[in-house]
Amino acid sequence: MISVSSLRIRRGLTLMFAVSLVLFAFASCGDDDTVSPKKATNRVLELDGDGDYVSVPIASHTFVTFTVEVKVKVPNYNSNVHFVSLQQNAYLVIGDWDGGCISSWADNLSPLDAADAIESAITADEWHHFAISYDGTNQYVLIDGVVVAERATTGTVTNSASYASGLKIGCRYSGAEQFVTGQIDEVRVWNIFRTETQIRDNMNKTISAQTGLVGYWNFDDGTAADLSGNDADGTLVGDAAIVKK
Ligand SMILES: [Ca+2]
Ligand SMILES: [Ca+2]
Repeated sequence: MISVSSLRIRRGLTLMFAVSLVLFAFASCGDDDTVSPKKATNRVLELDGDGDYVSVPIASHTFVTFTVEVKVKVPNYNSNVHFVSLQQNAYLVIGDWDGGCISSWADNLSPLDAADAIESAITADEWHHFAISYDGTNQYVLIDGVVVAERATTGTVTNSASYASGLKIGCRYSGAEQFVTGQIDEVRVWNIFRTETQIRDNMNKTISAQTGLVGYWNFDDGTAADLSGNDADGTLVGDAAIVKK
């Protein structure tokens, strides 16, 4: 026999459960931004190809080893532009040269780049990750976390503070040419060699300040702030804008 009082308790519990469901449903209907904790919004740098870039007064570095990473989405991957360009005494560049080749240029290294030409199937208007790295013995070019070029190399990318013009995101180090049309994200400069596995494992996530990371810009807070802890905050030039991805 079920007593009247236990039936009431059961009804009461059922009602509470139903009310909870309705409240949960209402809460879930809201905009994502109202959900707590608030999700970080992925924002990216947008450039129109005419005078736009981010200027970064990065400190001078001597790179005995290095890794430079960038994510890019452009309508044309055969456009002779610089994605990331660091000018000190020597300069260090990752770009997209005429002829459909993603490549590097690192003054003071011999040879200067990892390959003269890299023909690869890169899809226009889609995000791709590009990296150049140097372990003191070999330099590499990686596309989407896979080494596509490798060359035995010697040398050190030296610095000269008096000759530094800093780092440019989206054009040649001079700030005057080879402008990117499209979007850029997750720019990372390291003074250490990052392995192919390390690069691939971290290319689709944000990262934290850590040893070896000398500059990091992901634009997610709506600015070109340096998130590496080294205070190399960037300034937007021209029509450069930060937009939701
Ligand atoms: Ca412009
Ligand atoms: Ca971002």
